[in-house]
Amino acid sequence: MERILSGIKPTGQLTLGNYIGALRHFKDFQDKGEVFIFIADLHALTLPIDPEVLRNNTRDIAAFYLASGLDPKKTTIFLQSSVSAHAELNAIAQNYLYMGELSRMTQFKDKSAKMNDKEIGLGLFAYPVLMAADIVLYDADTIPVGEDQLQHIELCRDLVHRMNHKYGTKDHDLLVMPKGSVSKVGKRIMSLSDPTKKMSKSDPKGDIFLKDDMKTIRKKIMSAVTDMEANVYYDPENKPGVSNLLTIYAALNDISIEEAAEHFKGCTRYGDFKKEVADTVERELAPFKARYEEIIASGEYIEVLKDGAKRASEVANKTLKRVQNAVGLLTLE
Ligand code: ATP
Ligand code: LTN
Repeated sequence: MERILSGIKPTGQLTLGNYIGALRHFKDFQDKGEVFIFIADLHALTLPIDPEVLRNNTRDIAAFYLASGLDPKKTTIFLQSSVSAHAELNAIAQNYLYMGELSRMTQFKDKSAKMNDKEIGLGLFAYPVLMAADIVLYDADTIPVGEDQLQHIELCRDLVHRMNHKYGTKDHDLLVMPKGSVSKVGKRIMSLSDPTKKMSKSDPKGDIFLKDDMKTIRKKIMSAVTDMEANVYYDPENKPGVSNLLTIYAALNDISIEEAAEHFKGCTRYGDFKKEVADTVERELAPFKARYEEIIASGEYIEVLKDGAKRASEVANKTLKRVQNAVGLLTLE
């Protein structure tokens, strides 16, 4: 049976980009295979973060997972930090990925460029090692993510290739080779205030947060940066703002960009166009946000995470043992 795994790190408030690029798709895999969805809280420590903010973000993501339609009976939902095998496999995996390749990671280059050399932690540099450990621990085949994470998955594939080559046998690979899965529409939602940049939760300039109230969300859409042409069509290079809004519209209506562009063909008033995009966003997010509020109030996510940790640990510990054994660590049972 196909294994699907993904995670989101609780570094900040989730954005519409996280929702469209990742979160919204997780539930679609529930009937296709065995799904593991976790909160990458250890990854959130790779940039400075206040402990209370981290705890709150973590609770929020747990509630958003449930609100998005993930069913804890079908999907194992858990915290990365509550399954110690992640950190243990990380300690092994770090010896099979190299400094040169880690320093070429776009995410590392982007994030470290904004920091003082003295503040750049080793964890930020080694981020993809832990991410690779997250993936291989569950023998995961398919990793649904936004486009920006594909480079990390490629590195994970290099790790799998290397370890299988060194420790696999003719009949048995040590690790399962994963592949990234990006949605056709909305794999990279851009910032509404600067549509040449990715909408990102740790760079929150005027972007749509899932926790914003509907009025604020509508206001942000109505004031999204567009252009002077007053004509709606898809051209990400010359019309990044309009193209981004078209993408949001298409993704949330489950139609292609071409269909969305066709729908707005001849529309020369950006106000009307934006209003329709805002209606679409509201239709999708209003019930989702209401479910989120209920889940936070009931605290039901706590039991879900506890149960998830048990289920995830069982699977992860088996892989960890297999790897420990393969690399030559003496097991005493
Ligand atoms: P940060 O700003 O802290 O790096 P982020 O907003 O990029 O965070 P992540 O936690 O790195 O979010 O990503 C969670 C998931 O959401 C990943 O699968 C990522 O690819 C996806 N994602 C993030 N931003 C976008 C976006 N703008 N468009 C589409 N998918 C996105
Ligand atoms: N790096 C991812 C979060 C993440 C992840 C993973 C995603 C950590 N480990 C394993 C898929 C599989 C991100 O959201 N930026």
